[in-house]
Amino acid sequence: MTKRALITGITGQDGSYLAELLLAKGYEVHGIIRRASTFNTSRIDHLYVDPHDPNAKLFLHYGDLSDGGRLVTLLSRIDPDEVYNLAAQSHVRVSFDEPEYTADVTGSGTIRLLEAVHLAGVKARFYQASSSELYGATPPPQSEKTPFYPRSPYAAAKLYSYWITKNYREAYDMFAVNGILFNHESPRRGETFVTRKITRAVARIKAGVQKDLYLGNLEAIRDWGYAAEYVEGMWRMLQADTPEDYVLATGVGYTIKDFLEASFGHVGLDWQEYVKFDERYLRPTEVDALIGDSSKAQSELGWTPTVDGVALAKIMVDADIEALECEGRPWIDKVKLPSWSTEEVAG
Ligand code: NAP
Ligand code: F7E
Repeated sequence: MTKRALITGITGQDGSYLAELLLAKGYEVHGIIRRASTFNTSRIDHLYVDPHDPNAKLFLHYGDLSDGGRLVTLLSRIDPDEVYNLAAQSHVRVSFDEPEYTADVTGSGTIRLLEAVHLAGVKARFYQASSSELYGATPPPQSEKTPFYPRSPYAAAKLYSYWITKNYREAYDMFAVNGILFNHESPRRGETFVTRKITRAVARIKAGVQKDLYLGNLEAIRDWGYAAEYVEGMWRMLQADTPEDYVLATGVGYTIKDFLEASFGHVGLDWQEYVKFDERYLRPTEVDALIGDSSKAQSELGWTPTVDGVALAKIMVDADIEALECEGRPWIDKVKLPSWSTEEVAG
């Protein structure tokens, strides 16, 4: 029997890797996307097959975590075996600027989706994208047993989602789990998160199209892993015999300065010559240090991370250099200019 999965946030970094993984495992994958005035599916375009094609396995549906009625309709129609709730306003700094919106999507959005599963009466297993941001001010190492101390509207909204997921598990006997994931990155990471901001800048500075890089706090410590490995962990959580919460982390922490050194150093540049300070990127309350203990996931799920922050820096710099080198060409193809004009512009 083909398994059916529903992914919210399929257009995001993790959603795109998870869709790839599930399609490779033979799932029929349904994704909820937001209506936008421009295309917002670039991370999953390579997976898309016209739904009229009998071999199509990926189906996209308009929807939004702020629209509970639509979620009930989609859950009833799709009747998935597994639901992955990855959608969120996921930027911590932005959550201080848009706290109410963040609470609505990143917090209340989760109960809308859980309630849609419940109301639709589907027997789906449910994955909630919880976050190491829940630990906030509690010092490392952080595991499933570490007390939470959120330090941003984003983290507080994720805390609500964490507890309501646990509550639906206990109240309705749902197979609902929290994956408490530490920072995970990739060449598909959003351009305003610090790792991608740095690796993209390295590529541009090396190519001579950018001069400086403005950043905020360089002292924070993060446990950066590779997103493609983390979505495998999400899937494993839903295949377990019992619904439990798990931390996914590498166990290795680096400062932003370490990441700068690895990224600029990879192309033979000294980061101190290019990085400038802008207080705009500071947070009113910072999370100083996150380093996870994922021994429970390693022993119970057989999940093992193999890429740490420094290795990631190199992977991401190489990918950004490659992306920069072919910039222009993919855009020209997308607007479907006649071939004479494509050649003229490219030349
Ligand atoms: P991301 O790249 O920012 O993707 C977020 C996704 O949510 C996008 O597909 C976005 O759609 C969608 N979305 C935003 N608001 C929505 C709404 N109102 N209704 C429906 N969809 C909406 O995030 P990510 O890095 O893949 O992370 C995936 C999840 O894990 C998020 O919940 C994040 O908070 C959480 N998390 C991430 C990390 C990490 O280090 N990456 C660590 C722990 C937890 P658009 O493409 O249209 O914007
Ligand atoms: O910041 C510092 C910043 O925005 C990391 C999200 O995926 O992971 C992510 O949240 C650190 C912070 O990620 C800049 O102050 C310095 O200490 O890349 P970030 P985050 O806040 O850790 C968690 C686990 C999630 O759940 C979230 O969804 O870097 N930093 N200068 C900067 N950060 C940014 N963005 N931009 C700067 O210029």
